[in-house]
Amino acid sequence: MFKLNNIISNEQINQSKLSSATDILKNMQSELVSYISEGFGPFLAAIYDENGNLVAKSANTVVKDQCSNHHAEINVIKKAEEHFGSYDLSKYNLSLYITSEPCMMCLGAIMWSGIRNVYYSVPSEDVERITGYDEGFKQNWFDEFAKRGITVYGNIESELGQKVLKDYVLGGNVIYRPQR
Ligand code: AZG
Ligand code: ZN
Repeated sequence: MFKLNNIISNEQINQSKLSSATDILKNMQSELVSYISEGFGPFLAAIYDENGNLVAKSANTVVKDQCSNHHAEINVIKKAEEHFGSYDLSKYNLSLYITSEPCMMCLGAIMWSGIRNVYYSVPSEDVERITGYDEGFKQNWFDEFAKRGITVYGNIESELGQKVLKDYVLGGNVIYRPQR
């Protein structure tokens, strides 16, 4: 595990990767505000190719679609695989950007998609504290991804992302979860 200021990573921190991810995630946080106003859930994911071209983007549609697995990451991976006509994205050297840390379900989806790099803003513990969502249990996932050749950078522009989540809650929006 590598740390630089607030950023955590499973590889030696590469400043140029970090600064382009910072720009992308900052823009995504403001875009997310518009998605929320249209009834999407408070998470946005985007996939870019190695030349910085956008391949796919999707917000969370759990409530819109009444489907518990329609997280932003699942939706965007599905779009990218449809775009390339392939279940294996590894040959395209793609990067996934997410406004919050992936949940337990999405870690699996990312791992099996062949995505090579992951960048996210808000860590799960902050998502859970602010919203009450349950992000699942995820042991050593930075190390497990490193073993599989997937780089991860987290806690990028987290303050901005936390503000969007706080406003989502204050707006009285749905925090979906199964009844227990
Ligand atoms: C979620 N976390 C992320 N990262 N993305 C989603 O779509 C989610 N839904 N619930 N927790
Ligand atoms: Zn998820």
